[in-house]
This record gives sequence, structure tokens and C-alpha cells, in this order.
Amino acid sequence: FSQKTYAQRGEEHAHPLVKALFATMERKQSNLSLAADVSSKAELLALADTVGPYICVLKTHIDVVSDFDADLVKQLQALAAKHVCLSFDDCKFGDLGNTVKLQYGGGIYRIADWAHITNCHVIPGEGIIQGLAEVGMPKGRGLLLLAEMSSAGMLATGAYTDKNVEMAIANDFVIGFIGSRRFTEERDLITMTPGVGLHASGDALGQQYRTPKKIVTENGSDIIIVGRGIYGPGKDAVAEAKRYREAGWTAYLDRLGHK
Ligand code: UP6
Repeated sequence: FSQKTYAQRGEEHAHPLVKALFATMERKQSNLSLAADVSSKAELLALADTVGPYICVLKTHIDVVSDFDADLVKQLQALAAKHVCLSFDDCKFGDLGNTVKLQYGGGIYRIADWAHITNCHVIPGEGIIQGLAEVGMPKGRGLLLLAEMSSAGMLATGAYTDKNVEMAIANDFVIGFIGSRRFTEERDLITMTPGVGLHASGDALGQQYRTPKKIVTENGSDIIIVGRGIYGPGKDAVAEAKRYREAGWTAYLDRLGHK
């Protein structure tokens, strides 16, 4: 799959959400996802609007927005429509199937009502996927499994990662992974990779950054997720978003051999 174009994979894919994602990537020439980890509604909306033209997926942690309200969701949906990008709330669910159903479908955030994509750890076993699928599948949503993490000393390795891959292949609600590479050729599951940066090698709390070239060209990942590399202190978010979009797209073309 890493040798096929995004357009071709979109045409061949059975999941409407993934089809839409690949179509957007191809049209915007972007495999960049913005990790918009800002803590106010105004900052989040401003960032989403200015960086929106350059990204295929807007990733949020909606629970860090201190003045969250239903209007924020409405405005985010309008921005996603305006800039044609998908919404991904990085919930990292990790509880029993029955509990995650409540967390995903309800509470104050009502994630499943607006986020096209969310993710989970499979530490509780396959029931977590089934619980989330009961809520998300009827709404046409998609799930990513955290097969690996980007942080130093992370424990998602070896047999645990392999189990993620098995579960992903077996569950239609799963559209891919969070991780650092392409994991399987059995079915077209996308990989989104956080811990991508051209600005630093990491942060003080364990984050580790790798380059788009390493992640996309060499490892076969599909989408780079960039946060502070774009909007960190002193940065011009639009200039950085353009730079990361260009770096991610060039890395993809290099992978296809169009050097
Ligand atoms: N994230 C990681 N590593 C993972 C999983 N998720 O960094 O293994 C998320 C973080 C953050 C973003 O929760 O939202 O990706 C990375 O942001 P940064 O580029 O500012 O480090």
C-alpha cells in the first residue's frame, strides 16, 4: 500500500470516511495533521482557521479547552467544512467497552457526534473496540489503535503491537493506527504518526521527534501529526504549516519514487 498513491487507495477503499480522507489529501496535497493543543476556544478556532488550508486532519484534545461549549463544536464543524478537513479527537480511550461507550457517545463533549476519527488503547482487550464501534459505526466514524507511541520508554512494543495489528485487521470500525510505520499489507489501514518535528529532538517530558522523511519515506507512514513544531512559542503558524506540508508531501512523493 505504501507504493500506491493516496488517490488510488481512496478509490479502492471500502470505508467512506477513508475514501474522503484520501481524496482530501490528494486534492490539498497534504498529509499533514495539526495537533491543536491549545487551551482556549478563541486560540483553537483561530489556529484551525489559519492552518486549515494546509492540513488534511485537525487533531484536538477537546478536554483541554477550558471554556469549551457546544458552540465551539459548531464552529469547528464549520471550519472543517470550510477547509475540507477531517476532525480527530485524540481521546486515547482505555476503559471497558461499556464505559467507553458512555465516554464516546455522551458526557459534555459528545465526541462521536462531531469527531470523524478517535483512538483507543487496546489494553482492556477487544471489548473496547466493540463498545466504541456500537456508538461510532452507525455514525460513519473511524477508530485508530495506538499500536505504538512516540514517547521515550513507551511500552507498546513487540507482542502488544502485534496484537493491535491483529485486532485492527479483524474489526471493520478500525481504519488504522497511531504509530511510527506501516504495520500490515493485509488490509489498507492508515498510519498517523505523532512525534514529528523539524524544530527539536524532543521535549522535557519524553516526547521524541523524527523527520517526515524518516516517517513517511522510510517507514511508510501516511500522515504526519505536528503540534508545537507549527504553533510553538515565537512561531509563525502559517509559515510552519506550509513548511511541514511541503516536507510531508515531498517525503510521500519520494516514497513513490518520484524523486
Ligand atoms: N501524541 C503523541 N505521541 C503519541 C500519541 N499521541 O505525541 O504516541 C499526541 C500528543 C499531542 C501530539 O498528545 O497532541 O500528538 C504531539 O504534539 P507535539 O507535536 O506538540 O509534540
